[in-house]
Amino acid sequence: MEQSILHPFRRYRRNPILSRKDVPYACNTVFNAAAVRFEGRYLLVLRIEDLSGRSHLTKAWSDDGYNFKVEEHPWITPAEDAEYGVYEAYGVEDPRITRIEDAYYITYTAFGPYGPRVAIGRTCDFKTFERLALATEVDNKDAVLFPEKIDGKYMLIDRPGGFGGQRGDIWLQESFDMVHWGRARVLLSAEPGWGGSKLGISTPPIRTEKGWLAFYHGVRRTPSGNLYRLGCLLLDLQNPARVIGYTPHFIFGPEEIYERTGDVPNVIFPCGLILEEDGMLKMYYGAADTHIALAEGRLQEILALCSACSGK
Ligand code: BMA
Repeated sequence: MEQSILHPFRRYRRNPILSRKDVPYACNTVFNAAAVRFEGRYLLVLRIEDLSGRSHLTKAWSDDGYNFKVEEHPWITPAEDAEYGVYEAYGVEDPRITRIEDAYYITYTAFGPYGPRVAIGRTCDFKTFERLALATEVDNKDAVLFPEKIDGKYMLIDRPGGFGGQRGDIWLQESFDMVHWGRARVLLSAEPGWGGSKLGISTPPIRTEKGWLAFYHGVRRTPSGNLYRLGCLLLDLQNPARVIGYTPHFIFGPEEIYERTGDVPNVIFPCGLILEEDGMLKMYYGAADTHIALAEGRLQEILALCSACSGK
């Protein structure tokens, strides 16, 4: 197969779209942003690492999906209350947004002295933010919610493990109330190769005629550090525990200088995905834990790649 078919995303020519010079207050880096369309505009919820090395979340708005203006002040900062405070003491990281009915749910990594765990909060207006749950114990991150209930239950994909060189696989859990999660099952496991060290889901699933489409990252440990690349996964619409397709090869990876160099080199880390009416996907990704970049690809081409490898 030709390279262009195997690698369906095209980088935006003015990448990176956001760097720390675009943030109106002092910080170290801006990366790993959730994306959503809200009231006719594009919204990114950015992970910003401050000068102490801890992260918070700040909004950035755009009319065209390419040129973003970052707000003057942080939006979601680590909680200080009795329930969440200790678990967010080292920062809030890597948000993903899923709209379910009229509310927008944000899954993020709560990072504290015991390790990372998955937290879920909700907003309807992108002004107020209500924390709903610390959905998992440590060590867990890379969580996304499905945009609708399936069989009467909310569905969450997460990634337990994967720390200190341990293997990390992609799992599915379900809940009746968004607070208590269980019935955990493995969806996709790390196998020797480009994602041999660990996997994690990258973007919230979107409903397509072929199944739920979600992108995932695969990590390969190399003598010069971790290498983060991207694959995609197709899940059965009625039974999302059933993998009906995935790309056994990676479809996007670090190549450009802003992906190859930075605080953590050789990382592309998408958290945001927007499907346009003409079938183009806009994928917003962190580059080298230092910038935010954008790449675009056709939904139909990506679905065809996913279907090329069926079953687990
Ligand atoms: C992961 C997460 C991401 C980060 C990536 C590369 O474990 O912490 O936020 O982009 O590592 O450093």
